[in-house]
Amino acid sequence: MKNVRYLVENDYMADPAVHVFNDRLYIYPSHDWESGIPENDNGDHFDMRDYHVFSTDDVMNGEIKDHGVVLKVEDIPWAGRQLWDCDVAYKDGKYYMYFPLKDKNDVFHIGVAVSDRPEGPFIPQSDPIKGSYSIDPAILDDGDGNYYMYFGGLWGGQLQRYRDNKALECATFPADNESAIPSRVVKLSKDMLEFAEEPKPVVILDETGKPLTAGDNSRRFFEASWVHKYNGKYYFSYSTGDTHLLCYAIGDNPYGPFVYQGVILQPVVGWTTHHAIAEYKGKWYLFHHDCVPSNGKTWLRSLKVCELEYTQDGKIKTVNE
Ligand code: FUB
Repeated sequence: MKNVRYLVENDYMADPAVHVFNDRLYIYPSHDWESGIPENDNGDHFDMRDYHVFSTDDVMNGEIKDHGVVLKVEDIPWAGRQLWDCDVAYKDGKYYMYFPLKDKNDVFHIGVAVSDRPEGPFIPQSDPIKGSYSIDPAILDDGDGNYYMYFGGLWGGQLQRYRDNKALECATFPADNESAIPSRVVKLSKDMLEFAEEPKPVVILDETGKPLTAGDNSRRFFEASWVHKYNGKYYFSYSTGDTHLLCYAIGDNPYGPFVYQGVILQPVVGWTTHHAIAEYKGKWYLFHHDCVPSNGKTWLRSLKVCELEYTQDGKIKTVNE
């Protein structure tokens, strides 16, 4: 039995989103490739052009089936460049893929593509979701007919360009002692194609009940939102970006606030860290990526999985790979 597994050995895949549909586990990653674009803080070197879907019925030891290309930049009417982290949700016989992409003005928005099957192919809508911005959509199916999207990412993800869901004249970062720029949460419309409301901030509180500050670099949100439920609580997990940690916070409802709990994963090889947490056949798993197989090329990432454990009181045990 292996404890850690690289999932796709013959290609570079990153930013996993993971769900169980029809008793099978599906993985929706970004598809890295060698574009030759130099590395910079804007993330231009992440110039991804399509998505594959993978599935399995045995996470640690079984075949990881590649369902091939399911959506590509050329098929998206509003496309400029850069297909980053996506996610997929199921409702009423249809599968909805949510993806961030820069438009022709180099501004990130979030689009939707639809399929009858979890493995795609996915057909994109003609325009991005109205009012959407930034990157890294992650969908929570709350099990009561409501679906929530968490989204946002700093620096190349452009979240610093927005306040109160309006674009700023000039991107700004708060001072170190001010509240950190938060991820956003928004309920989806009944047809899954629009926002049902204005996005709201995902506030993460420290142990004294105060929002984490912008200068709290090893705990505050940067990108890669993910939410899962465990024992009736909502676990919001995320990357701290330039401090390269995966952390989590716990709340009582999809909107939060969430109280900071700790580190899930220490820095990996490569600049980015990004993950998904899912239960399958009675076990919990952390899906993520690193750049070991590409010898540290931060734009060529490889998908990994390991088991995730909780303490008796519902804390996530820090993963030691
Ligand atoms: O893959 C491009 C970006 O890198 C993702 O959107 C971020 O979360 C980071 O992993």
